[in-house]
Amino acid sequence: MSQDIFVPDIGDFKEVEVIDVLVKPGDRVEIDTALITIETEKATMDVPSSTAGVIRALLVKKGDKVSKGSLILQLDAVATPASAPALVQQPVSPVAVPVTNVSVAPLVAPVAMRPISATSLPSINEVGFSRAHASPSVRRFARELGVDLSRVTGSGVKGRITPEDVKAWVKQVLASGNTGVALPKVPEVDFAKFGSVELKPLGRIQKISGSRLHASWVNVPHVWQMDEADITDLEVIRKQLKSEADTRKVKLTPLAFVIMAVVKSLKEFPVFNASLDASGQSLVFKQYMNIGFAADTPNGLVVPVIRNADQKSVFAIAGELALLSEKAREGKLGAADMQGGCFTVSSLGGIGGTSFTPIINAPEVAILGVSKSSMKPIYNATTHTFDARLMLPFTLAYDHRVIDGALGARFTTYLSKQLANVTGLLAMV
Ligand code: CAO
Repeated sequence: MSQDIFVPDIGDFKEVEVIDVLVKPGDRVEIDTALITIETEKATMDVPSSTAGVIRALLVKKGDKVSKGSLILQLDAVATPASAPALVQQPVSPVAVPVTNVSVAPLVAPVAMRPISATSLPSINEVGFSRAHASPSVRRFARELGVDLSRVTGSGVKGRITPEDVKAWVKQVLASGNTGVALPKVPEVDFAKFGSVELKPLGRIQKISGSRLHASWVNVPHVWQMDEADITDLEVIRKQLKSEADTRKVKLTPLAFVIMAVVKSLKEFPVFNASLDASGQSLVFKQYMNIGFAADTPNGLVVPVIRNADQKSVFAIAGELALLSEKAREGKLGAADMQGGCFTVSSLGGIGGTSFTPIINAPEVAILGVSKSSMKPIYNATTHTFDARLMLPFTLAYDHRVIDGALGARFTTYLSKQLANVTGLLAMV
């Protein structure tokens, strides 16, 4: 017998977005099987089935807006002792009912092949767990595995944690071999005890970049090598090229030249354009040079990538810098715009500061942090005078598992020379 399954009473919420559809036509569902996940302003919740059966037609899709009474699907009911017809009519509280998610259940298999238990994973931080952006079925799944959701980065809509994210996190912990050793925790403080506070959840980009930066920080032994480059001549040429840049409708900032110099240095020192493979036993040398650059946006830090920068002129690089930064600020970067990077440049030169220590964008092996240039008295050994020169400070961070200190210093010295020789740079392409 065909049965209609509706959205039950979901309190005062109306026109709530469907953020996930967990079943498909032909699926067999039981009472309480999660059918869809909806998201209100306050929470995400799974809507469970009120009867058992085989799905005949699905009548909602991701992105639809639903309210109490909206038709979710039709199913051919299967008589089971638990599926008394009277239940079909009754509104089911999606949160109160224990949820068993059919889309989650199969995910347990690959994990269960390895002996894990809640005690072999870092313990659950209850406050963080309760604040994590995850549906009830994912929470339940995480509880079953002993996964602390506050440690998991969500890849779903608005950073929501999916069953796949939980599974990937467990795999990562198992692969790292650090299951028994949790990092020491920062003490939890009840700030409200000392004055009024306001809680603002981190944005999606902040959560993703935060987790990646943290992974790099704890996994990669960083060394920072500082140096500076004499860009007095570069600045003269940059100003001379201004009218050509205006004609081409690009803003020629020092960063485009820095990227050219990085490319030249990567050609000279290819190991800086490599990555450790997943086993950590071999190096993958890339035959392309895609340069990422950190861009500050209202939503947080993103790293768009300039592809094949070694084949591009300074104007082409400047054009891509402008285009990708604009896309970044408008939140319009696609995943492809941020993938495939080999080396990252993070420039705070337009803002200020004399130096900083950037974190490597792993699995890349190095990053260049560029600070603000300034006029400095530089000793001239030929004339025995101090000359006023425009100096650009920069810091190279590198992965010490791959690069030794001597090579790090050779790289920065070479880079500094390329920046001082602007004609050589422009002759590259
Ligand atoms: N020294 C002195 N002046 C510099 C400079 C430097 N190293 N780099 C840029 N400038 C100048 C530019 O010439 C420009 O001057 P005018 O406005 O007079 O022409 C001004 O500073 C602003 O430049 P910009 O920031 O618009 O352009 P950019 O190409 O230098 O940088 C971008 C583009 C996207 C990298 C930058 O806007 C940005 O987002 N920077 C922040 C990156 C970041 O957050 N890094 C930290 C990551 S770790 O948390």
